[in-house]
Amino acid sequence: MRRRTFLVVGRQGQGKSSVGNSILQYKYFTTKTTRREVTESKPNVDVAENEGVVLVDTTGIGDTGSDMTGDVQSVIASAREAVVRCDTGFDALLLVLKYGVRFTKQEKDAVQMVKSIFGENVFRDWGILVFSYGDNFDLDTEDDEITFEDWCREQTGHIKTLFEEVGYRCVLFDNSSKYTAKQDKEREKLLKIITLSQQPYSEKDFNTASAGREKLIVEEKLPSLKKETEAVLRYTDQRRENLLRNDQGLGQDDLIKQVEVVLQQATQHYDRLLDEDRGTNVLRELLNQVRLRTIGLRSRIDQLRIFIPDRGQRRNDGGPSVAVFSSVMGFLLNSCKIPFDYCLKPAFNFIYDTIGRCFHNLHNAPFQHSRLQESYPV
Ligand SMILES: Nc1nc2c(ncn2[C@@H]2O[C@H](COP(=O)(O)OP(=O)(O)OP(=O)(O)O)[C@@H](O)[C@H]2O)c(=O)[nH]1
Ligand SMILES: [Mg+2]
Repeated sequence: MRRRTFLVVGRQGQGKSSVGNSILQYKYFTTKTTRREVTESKPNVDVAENEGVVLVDTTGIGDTGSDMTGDVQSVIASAREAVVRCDTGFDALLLVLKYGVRFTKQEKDAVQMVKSIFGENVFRDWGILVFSYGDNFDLDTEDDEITFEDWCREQTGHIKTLFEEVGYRCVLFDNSSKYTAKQDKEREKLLKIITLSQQPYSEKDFNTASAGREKLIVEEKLPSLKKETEAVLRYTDQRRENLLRNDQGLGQDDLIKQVEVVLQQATQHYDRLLDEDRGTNVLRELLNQVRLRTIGLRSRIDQLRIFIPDRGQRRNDGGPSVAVFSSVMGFLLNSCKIPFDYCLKPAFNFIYDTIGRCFHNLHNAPFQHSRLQESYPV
């Protein structure tokens, strides 16, 4: 008979190792009660086999509240190690949940984390829900006729969604006592589910799911990058305001240099965010905010350049008349802070474009569409 491999995941202390031992029918994995000291180290991934059944026990995978939080990279490394150690892949992913514990946001986050790491379809195609603390279930239902299967079907909310996702493939283990007939029954049930199962989850499936892991890594950094970006934006806006007021009475050349420094800093931050985003789009909102600032700064530099006399450089973007017209309009809007609502903007742009086309005809220069939108303070 083909060996069957189970990968066990779940939040800390849910009974993963105990379930592993019950399925193996011997005590191989160290459980919390058998661990001598709290500090005693446990491997991230541990593998044991008995009678053609291979158990791969993990720690920290799918645990948003464990010590590993804040280090998504090592959680992912553990998951990779687990998949590699599954040899021929795993036939089922066992998500261990403690019976009697409410399915809270933490549990929901843990499920999402497992999906992000192994792929969005991992529960649909390979998932089995394993409830530990079956002894508590027996106590709770002592006076009822209700079976475990009935109880599963009665559940509502997020856990119902999860039950539906795994097609109600679920088992219940009472790990409190050694190798009982009940455990045998659940073990048989588990093995039967596997027989019906499809191709094992392989390293190839893990590699296909890499986008979800990338996203997880960027999402972990999001709060600190958000803070950093807010600081950059605050600084940019403040510098821009100061330079617009020009309290120091700087000459145009110096003003341009100063605005260029601010622009360079904002651009550097933009490039960094782009690097950090790794094409996941998680930082899209932050990138947009910084991009708008750089557009505003570039437009400001353009206006200042146009006002410098005797530069000896004739602009080729529509002739000086168009350039001056553009900068005066932009300057008026920027410095007078005219409320530029959605009704006025199209009207201004229309007038600008119409006059611009006239200049274009006069100077035979390439026509540029209204840049008012860019010069409006952002
Ligand atoms: N009564 C009862 N206790 C259980 C059951 N399953 C697990 N436990 C207890 O729950 C505690 C945690 O079990 P473990 O198997 O170590 O849980 P784990 O998920 O492997 O924990 P970590 O590896 O630390 O994440 C231990 O004290 C177990 O004895 C069960 O079915 N019934
Ligand atoms: Mg354990």
